[in-house]
Amino acid sequence: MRFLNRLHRWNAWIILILVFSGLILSIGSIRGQLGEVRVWIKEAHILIGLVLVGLLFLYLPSLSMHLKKLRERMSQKVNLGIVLILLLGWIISGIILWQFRAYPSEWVNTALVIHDFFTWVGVPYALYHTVTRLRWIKELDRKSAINEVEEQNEQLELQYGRPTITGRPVVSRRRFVNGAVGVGIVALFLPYGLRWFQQKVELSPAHLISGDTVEVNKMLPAPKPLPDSVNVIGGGASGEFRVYTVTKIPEADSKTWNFIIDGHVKRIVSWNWEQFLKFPRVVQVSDFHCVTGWSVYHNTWEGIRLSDLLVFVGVTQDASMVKFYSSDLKYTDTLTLEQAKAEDIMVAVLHDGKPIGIEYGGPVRLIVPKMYAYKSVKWLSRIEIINKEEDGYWEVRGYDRDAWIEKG
Ligand SMILES: Nc1nc2c(c(=O)[nH]1)N[C@H]1C(S)=C(S)[C@@H](COP(=O)(O)O)O[C@H]1N2
Ligand SMILES: [Mo]
Repeated sequence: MRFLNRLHRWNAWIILILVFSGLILSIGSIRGQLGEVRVWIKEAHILIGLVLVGLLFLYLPSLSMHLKKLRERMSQKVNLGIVLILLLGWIISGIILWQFRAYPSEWVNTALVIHDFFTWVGVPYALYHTVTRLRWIKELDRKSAINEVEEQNEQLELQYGRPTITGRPVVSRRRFVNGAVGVGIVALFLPYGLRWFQQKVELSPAHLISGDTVEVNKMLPAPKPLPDSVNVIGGGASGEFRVYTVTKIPEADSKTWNFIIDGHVKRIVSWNWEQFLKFPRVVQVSDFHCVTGWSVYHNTWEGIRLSDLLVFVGVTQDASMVKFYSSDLKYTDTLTLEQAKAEDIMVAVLHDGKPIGIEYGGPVRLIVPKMYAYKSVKWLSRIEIINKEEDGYWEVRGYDRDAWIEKG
């Protein structure tokens, strides 16, 4: 019994740490402040999750005893059921998220929604469980002598059934307080939970432009979409972009906006917005995958082919890499010249026929469909052709240099 209690306490702490680290990881707006610490937290989160799985196995030997004890206690049975469902959901979705490369992106996407959703349900429940249990444990500690007698009574109960003594004031008061705690917690979390759920469930279309939460990109003149963009040949994106940035979202103004291609090139480019819009564009449909698990499917992007720009500027012999700069002056990424020649890499200006919203990297963002989205630099303002190896923002902070999405 002692052992189980201690195990239980350990698990409670571990779940608390997991919830806390998970919440930190899920806040998009503090990615910049966290930097590489974010990657450490993620690795720790996974490791601690695996430790939890290990600890749960320690319950197995005493499980049948446990279940026997619970046979006649409805509320505890319900509790055990909820806890088991929560743990299973977290663990299975967590494993899929951890091994995201091994699973189809639809699975990973669903796993992320489940992982998040269980947190929204699990945190209030764990809070309720802890508050009511702590009171319960305190009571037990205080009356440890009585406790022993109660344990004997429990044994008797198991043998002869529950005595029909009613109207014990301690129990009814405890019930009342538990109920009040429960109602309070639900009232606190329900509005957030519902809003979150509503956002996730409205899977399509990807609200990248319209809607009151999204700041429209006001560059003038607005780019004139090609027919394939107007017709949204991809049929309209589905999924939800999570807005990521490591700085304040940079503003864009058509009067001062400027696009540069320099470095190891034969012809340097420095275009204002109107000049940029004159370069021929193409339309392409592709999926968008973030390493944290979410995806947005069949996006119709319109933009300039990177390979066309490379031909236009004329890369010199000694060049080896292409470096992309965000106008936030902090986020950069690189591709080898070889990778950069891929037909589908795009300097995009339109998504599903509309200008890309500011939050989503507008007016111009890079799109590298065959790689994870940390390669797709938002607020792209400069491309430099360099002749040495360099890592991107997240690669420096622990992300894999190999960003290829293996499909299969
Ligand atoms: N400038 C800039 N570009 C960026 C990022 C960023 O933080 N800053 N995040 C990258 C990552 S990790 C992803 S998943 C996508 C997210 O794009 P979204 O914010 O439009 O959903 O942008 C990529 N490009
Ligand atoms: Mo990402």
